[in-house]
Amino acid sequence: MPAKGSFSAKLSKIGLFPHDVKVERRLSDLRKYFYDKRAVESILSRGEDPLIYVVYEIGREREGELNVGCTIIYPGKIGDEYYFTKGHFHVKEAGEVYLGISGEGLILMQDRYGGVFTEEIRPETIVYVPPGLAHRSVNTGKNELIFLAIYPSDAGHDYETVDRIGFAKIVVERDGKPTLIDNPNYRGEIK
Ligand code: M6P
Ligand code: ZN
Repeated sequence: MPAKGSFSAKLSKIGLFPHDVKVERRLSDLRKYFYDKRAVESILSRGEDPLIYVVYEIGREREGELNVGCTIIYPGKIGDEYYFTKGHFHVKEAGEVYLGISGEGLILMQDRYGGVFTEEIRPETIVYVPPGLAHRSVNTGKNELIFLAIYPSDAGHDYETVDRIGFAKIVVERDGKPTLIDNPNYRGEIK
């Protein structure tokens, strides 16, 4: 039994204990994705490497099964850009369902031509990610953003396409509010 009040206890409540994968991503893992390269290098050069998010996951093998992941994105910004997940397309044409648990944020969904739209991630709110769209989640709040993701076990993560072209839009703080702006580092339509 996980200790009462611990994070494992919370995962247990949502059916995710024990998990079999834990992924941690720090600023150094995401350095090429944040648009403000000076802010990134200044933090890393001080010897700091903040933890941006953690994923706890139950991965399954067989076709037809579903993977369940719980992501926690910590609150924070690099320069004026809010912490986010790396983001990926699926290798297969597979959708995904997100269920907000706590905190507040946005999910960016992008097609292969750079068309982007967003949905809010809020507690007890479900977001459907249709097949064929890259998705990245952003913590726009002051607390941890926690959500569940459920997707076919054979969907696969394609990070390479996002590495190559980036997201066309990013979420930054403007006048104290989360604002969607063009990504100055976006590298255009996928050929
Ligand atoms: C969600 C799901 C996972 C994903 C995680 C972090 O939990 O979509 O499949 O791994 O978010 O996102 P990323 O893999 O893009 O870093
Ligand atoms: Zn996905």
